[in-house]
Parts: sequence; structure tokens; C-alpha cells
Amino acid sequence: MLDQRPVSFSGVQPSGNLTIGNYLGAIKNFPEFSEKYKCFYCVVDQHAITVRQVPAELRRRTYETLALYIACGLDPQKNTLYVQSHVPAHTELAWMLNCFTMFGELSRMTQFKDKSARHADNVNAGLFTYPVLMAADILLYQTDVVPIGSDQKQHVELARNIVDRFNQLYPDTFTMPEPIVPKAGARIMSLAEPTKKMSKSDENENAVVRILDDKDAIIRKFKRAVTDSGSEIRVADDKPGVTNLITIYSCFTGKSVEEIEREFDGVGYGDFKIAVGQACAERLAPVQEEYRRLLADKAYLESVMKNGADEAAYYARKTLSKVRRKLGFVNL
Ligand code: ATP
Ligand code: LTN
Repeated sequence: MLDQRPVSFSGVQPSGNLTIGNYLGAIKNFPEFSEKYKCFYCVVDQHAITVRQVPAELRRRTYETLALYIACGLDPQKNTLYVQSHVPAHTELAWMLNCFTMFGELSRMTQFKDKSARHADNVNAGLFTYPVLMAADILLYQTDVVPIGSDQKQHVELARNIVDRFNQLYPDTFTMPEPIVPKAGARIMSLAEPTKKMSKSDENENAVVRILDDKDAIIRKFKRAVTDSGSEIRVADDKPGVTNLITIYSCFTGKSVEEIEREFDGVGYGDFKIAVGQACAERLAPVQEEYRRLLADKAYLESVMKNGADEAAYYARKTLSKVRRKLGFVNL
């Protein structure tokens, strides 16, 4: 039976060890949709190959990312958890949507510009059409909401443009998706360069805190975090380092910015950074413990992937056959 609730869809690439940016901006917020929405959360392995991957590592990280989804509170009984390449409908729809996406639109994507500068020796067509595959992920499930960090808003906007264009030609084909960005934590910044987003593929290990870092590493990284001139602990445009640490502390403790500014009034940067590290390590400890337990059971993870892919394929097939019909393909 088809679930009639509105749909939530999101994805994470298995392209590295996930950071607290991925956690606070995205994964941590996924479970809250499980009651009111039919939820699909995908490990987007096909997006990951737009930059070169070591095959054994990609495979391992696919299991790890799925285990982290579950460890962060996504119950496989209540959410459809699966791997993108297990449902070929994603790439099939992506081809069709390619023919409804303009070269100029894709050239304007910030992520494409960033990644093509960073991987100048491998500016492949997949990197360029990455947002079209992402649009296919979303539109395939007639998605209503897409919980993401703010860096992905531009891609959801593009998906919305594709819906407009497609539905104008072929009415009532796709649902219009809405990006959902958290109020706090939508853009966690690098600890080394707080004007840059924290990114799991950053080469500077001190710039990123990973969900699976142990307590010592977490505290060490926060202790080294770049702060700003002055000594006050408050949110300000000219204090990007301290502002980022306050945001992180707020997300992990649930305290408001005002409460935090009061709590650390007169306290030095050093002690504040240790407090941030401790709060972060404390909140991540149960996630890490559950993750380790899950990762030891590969057969279980494979059964989740298999059930998830079967369920996703069932929903995907409905949209795909509708699109084929609208476009004029012969359905046998
Ligand atoms: P990569 O470095 O490989 O590009 P990434 O760290 O940007 O990866 P993704 O897999 O592209 O991570 O993103 C997964 C989700 O995490 C997305 O919803 C994205 O918006 C969110 N996200 C990524 N980085 C941050 C961040 N620094 N702050 C908040 N959310 C983030
Ligand atoms: N592009 C996203 C990952 C992603 C995604 C999606 C997110 C792929 N498909 C569909 C939301 C919905 C990223 O790089 N963070």
C-alpha cells in the first residue's frame, strides 16, 4: 500500500568520514520528520564518484554512512534507508531531466565552481550534471521537503526550476519540493578557516571534527580552533571563529546564544573551547557506541539496504512510468 503522507527526502555522499557539519546541518534533523512524513534517506554513492574515490574505501564508507544514519536515530522500520546505486531509476530519471536543464543554469552552481577549482585535473561531465542527479533523487519520490544544510539550497532551487519547466510542458508531473534548513547549524564553519564551510573532504584534519572522532581528538581540535582578536565570547560579524564555536555549543547543548554569552561572560577563550569540545564529545558518545555495534553486523546492514532499495524502487517506478508516458516513450 502506498503511504499517503507528505514525503521527506535527503541524501549524504559516502565521500569521507562525516563531520559535525553533516550532523548538525543535516542528519541530526532527519528523524524528526519520521512521524509526519514518509521518509527516504539515501546514501548517494553515485554522486560520490564525481570526484575520484578508492573503490574499497567507497564500499566501506557506504556501509559506514548507513550505520551512522541508524545510529543518529533513523529507525529502518520507520524510514526507507537505502543506497542510490541500488535503485537504477535515479540515473534513468536523471537522463530525462538533463534534457530539461540548461547549460547556463548548471554553470552558475557554486558547488560546481568550487569543486572544479579544487579538482582542476578532473572536471568531468558528472561533476557538472551533479545537480540534475540530485533533482532526480528528489523528484522521483514526489518529495515535499528536503532537509539539508544551507550549501545545498541552490541545488534544491535548481530542482524547483526543473519542476516548473517540466510541469509547464507536462502538467501535474512532479511535486514542488521545499528546502528545509535548520535555524541553527545550517552552515558549520571550518575550525581552521572560519569563513569557509566545514567539509568532510578537507585535507586539514584540524579544520574538521568528525562524528566518529574520540573525545581526546575532539577536545584537541577545539583547543586549536582559530579564534578572533579580542577576548569576548559573543556572536558578531567580525568574530567568525567565536561565532562558529557558539553555534556549535548551542546546537549540542540546546542553550540559546544569550544564555551562552551570559554563561561565558568573563571566561577566557581557552576554557570556552574546552567546554565546547566536552559538550560535543558528550553528545556524540552514544551515537558512536551505537554505530560500532551496528557496523559489526554487516548482514543486518545489508538487509536494511535490500529492504530499503525494494521499497524505494516501488515508489520510484510509479513516477518513472508516469514520466515515460508523458514524454512519449512506449511503455510495454
Ligand atoms: P564533500 O566535502 O565531500 O563535498 P560535504 O561535507 O559537503 O562533502 P555532503 O555529503 O555533500 O557533505 O552533505 C551532506 C549534508 O550535510 C548536506 O545536507 C549538506 O548541506 C550538509 N552539510 C555539509 N557540510 C555542512 C556544514 N559545514 N554545515 C552544515 N551542513 C553541512
Ligand atoms: N548534494 C548533496 C547530497 C545529495 C542530496 C540529494 C541532498 C544528493 N542527493 C537529494 C538532498 C536531496 C550534498 O552534496 N550534500
